[in-house]
Amino acid sequence: MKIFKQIESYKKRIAIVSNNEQFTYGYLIERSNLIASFLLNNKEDLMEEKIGLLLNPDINYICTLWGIWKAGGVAVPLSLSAKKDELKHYISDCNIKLIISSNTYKYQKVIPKSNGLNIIEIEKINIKEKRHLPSIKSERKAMILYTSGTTSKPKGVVTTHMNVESQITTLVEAWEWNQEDHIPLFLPLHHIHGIINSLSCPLFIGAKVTMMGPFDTEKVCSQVASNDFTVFTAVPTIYFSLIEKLESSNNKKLLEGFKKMRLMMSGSAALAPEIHKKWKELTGKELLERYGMTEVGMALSNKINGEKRPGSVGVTLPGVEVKIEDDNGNVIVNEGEAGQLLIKGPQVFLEYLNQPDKTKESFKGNWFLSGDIVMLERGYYKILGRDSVDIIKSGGYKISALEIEDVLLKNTKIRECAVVGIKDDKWGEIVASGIVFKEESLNIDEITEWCSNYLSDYKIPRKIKILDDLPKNSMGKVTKPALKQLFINK
Ligand code: MCA
Ligand code: AMP
Repeated sequence: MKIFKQIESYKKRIAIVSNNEQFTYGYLIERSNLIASFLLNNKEDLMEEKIGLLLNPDINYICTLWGIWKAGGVAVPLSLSAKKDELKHYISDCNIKLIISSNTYKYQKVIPKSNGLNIIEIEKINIKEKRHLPSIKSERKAMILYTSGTTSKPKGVVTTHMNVESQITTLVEAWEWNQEDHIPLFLPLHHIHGIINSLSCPLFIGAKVTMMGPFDTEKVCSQVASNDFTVFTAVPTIYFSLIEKLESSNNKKLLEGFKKMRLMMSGSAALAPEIHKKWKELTGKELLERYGMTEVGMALSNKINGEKRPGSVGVTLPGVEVKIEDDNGNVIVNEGEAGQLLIKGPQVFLEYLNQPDKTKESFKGNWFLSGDIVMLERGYYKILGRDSVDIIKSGGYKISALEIEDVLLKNTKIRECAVVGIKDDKWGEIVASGIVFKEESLNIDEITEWCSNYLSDYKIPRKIKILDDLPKNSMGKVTKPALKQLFINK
C-alpha cells in the first residue's frame, strides 16, 4: 500500500499519542513489520487469511492492522462491545482462525468456543527478528467491515488495498490534510469513520493522531482545551453532547480549542441544521458535513474552501462519480427531483462476503446502488433518507430493524413485533418496538434484559409499546409508518 512507502520519509515524526506516550512513524514501521513477521511464522504470504482484531483503540491497533496488511492477510476489525451471537456470526462468516486481542478484553466471556480458533494477546507478541515480507498487489483483499442492512444479519463488506488507499487519498486531497495536522481519535475502530477518516488520513500524510479511547465528553473537552488539535471529526450525536457541555460551562480554553481548529467535520448520519447553527453560534466554526458508506468510504462532501451548507452534503469528492436514478432506472438530471444515489470509483468495495447474489443486486454495471434517496439542490447534494424503513441510524451506527425483531421473536412469550426508528434530537433516531404477546407478557425491564443478552447497547429498543395488534394493511402486512406514527402520537 502506498501509505507504507510514504511514511518511510516521516520516520522521526510523531505519529501517535496513546496512553500518554508518543510513538514515531519509525516505531509504527518497525512494530508492524515485526507483527507481520510473527503472523507469517514460516509462511511467505498469508494469502488473504482473515484475522480478527478485538483491540483497544490504542497504538497496538494500528500496528496490528498494518502488520496484517503487510503479511498479506485480511483484517477484520471487530466491535469490542459485540455480544456472543454477534461475534459468532462474524467469526463463522469469515472463517476466522486467529483473533488478536488486547489483554484487557475478556474474551473468555464472549468468544464462542470453537475448534481451531486461536486467540493471541497482542501484548504477548514479542518477536525480535523481522522476516522477509511479501509484496502485495493492490487488487488483493485488505479488510472486511460488518454493516447492517435489510437482512437480519450484518454483511461483511470486503475492500481491497486499492479501495482502502483510494478512500484515504481522496480525503487527503479534498480536506487538505498536512503534516502540521493533529486530530483526536475517539470513534470506534470497526467502522470507516474511525479507521479511514480519523486514523488513516492523518497517518498517510505524516500528521499526528491522539488516540483517546471511546468518546467521553469530559475527556475530549479537557484534551481540546489543553491541546493543539487542528482537525476534528465526529458523528452528530457527539456534537449534540459537546453543545450541552459548551452551554453549561464557561471554559474559555475549551472554546478557544475549538475555535482554532482549521477543520471540523460531521458525518455518518444527518446533521440537523439546528446543530450546525448552534455550533457556529457557540464556536464561530462552520461544520463541514460529508456523506459516506461502509461500502464506498466517503463520496460527497461540502467544500473546505467554499460553502458549508446546513442540511447538505456538498459535491462529489475527487475520483468519485455519482448519479441519481428514479424508480425506473432513468437518470435524473433536474435539480429538486429525488431518486436513488448511485456511486462509482476506485474506492467502491469489491463484494459482500459469501453473498454473490446480494453483491450482484447491489450493483448496476459498476455503479453501486447506495439505497439512499437524494436530490440535487443549487449544486449540492441533499440526503433525504433511506429507501428502506428497516434501516435505522442511531448515534452514527447503522442498525437493522430485522436483526432486533429476530432477537425479540426468540422469546417464546412474544407473538409478533415490529421495530422502527423514531426521530430523536440527540441520537438522530432511536430504536422503538411494538410488541404483541401471546398469553403471558413481559415488562419493559424484562424485554430490555432479554435484548441485552444478544444485542450491543446501541441496538436495544429505547421505546417499547405493548400492543394488542400491530398496525397492518388490508393484506395483513405490518405497516411500519403507521407504527412510527403510534410512537409519535404517544
Ligand atoms: C447508547 N445509549 C443510547 C444509544 N446508545 N440511547 C439511545 N440510542 C442509542 N443508540 C445510551 C446508553 O444506554 C447509556 O444510557 C447512554 O446512552 C450512554 O451510553 P454510551 O454508550 O456511553 O454512549 P456514549 O458514550 O455517549 O456514545 C455515544 C456515541 C457512540 C459517542 C455517539 O455511540 C459512538 O461513538 N458512535 C459513533 C459510531 C460511528 O463511528 N459510526 C460510524 C459508522 P444510560 O446512561 O441510561 O446507561 S458509519 C461510517 O463509518 C460511514 C462510512 C460514515 O459515513 O461515516
Ligand atoms: P454505514 O453503512 O454504517 O456506513 O452507514 C452509511 C449510511 O449512513 C449511508 O448510507 C447514509 O444513509 C448514512 N449517512 C452517512 N453520512 C450521512 C450524512 N452526512 N447525512 C445523512 N446520512 C448519512
